[in-house]
Amino acid sequence: MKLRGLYLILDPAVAGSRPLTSIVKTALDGGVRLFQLRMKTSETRKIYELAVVLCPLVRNGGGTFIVNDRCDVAAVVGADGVHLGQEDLPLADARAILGPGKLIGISTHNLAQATEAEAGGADYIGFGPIFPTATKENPDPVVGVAGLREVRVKVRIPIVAIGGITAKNAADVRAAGADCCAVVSAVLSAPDTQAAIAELVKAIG
Ligand code: TZP
Ligand code: MG
Repeated sequence: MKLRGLYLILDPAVAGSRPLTSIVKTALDGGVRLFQLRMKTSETRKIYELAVVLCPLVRNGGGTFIVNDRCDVAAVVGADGVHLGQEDLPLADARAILGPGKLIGISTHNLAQATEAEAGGADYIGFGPIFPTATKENPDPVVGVAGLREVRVKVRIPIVAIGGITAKNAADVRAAGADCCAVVSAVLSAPDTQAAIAELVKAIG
């Protein structure tokens, strides 16, 4: 499994009435192979109920399924890994829970956090917000493509850029050294999911 291309974050609060199952099917058909389930305000059972459906859907389609925040949900549904922020479980404890074979991604917002995550054994870092975003509540300061370039020089593990990425700016983000571009609203709020995915996949290259 390679960490490259479009990394689609599945957030039902952004998708609204669009079922995540059909978004996943469209995305798999469009070549997307990296998915993360992100449910910031839901009860555990609701997260579980969606994860237990989406995980096999993604994996049977040849994709990688990662759960945001929740090592427990990731473990019980057999996800490929977990994505943790700076306020979540420490990386070493998450690794102890999930074992060495699972992916652990760490959200980082500056060079110090990025190098710390790499030294601690993260499989990849999220880095951002690259651009302003309305999707995340209380986002960290925008790092820009210049911030991404700076981190690229110091970090060898894959970098998943995030925050305000669209088909229009994705090529600049890749050129600054991101392996993957993670998006929420550019796909989940798009009027035409299939077209939005196709444009992003093309732009990311
Ligand atoms: N972390 C940093 S920015 C962000 C997260 C989860 C939200 C990205 O959403 P969008 O809609 O792709 O800007
Ligand atoms: Mg988190």
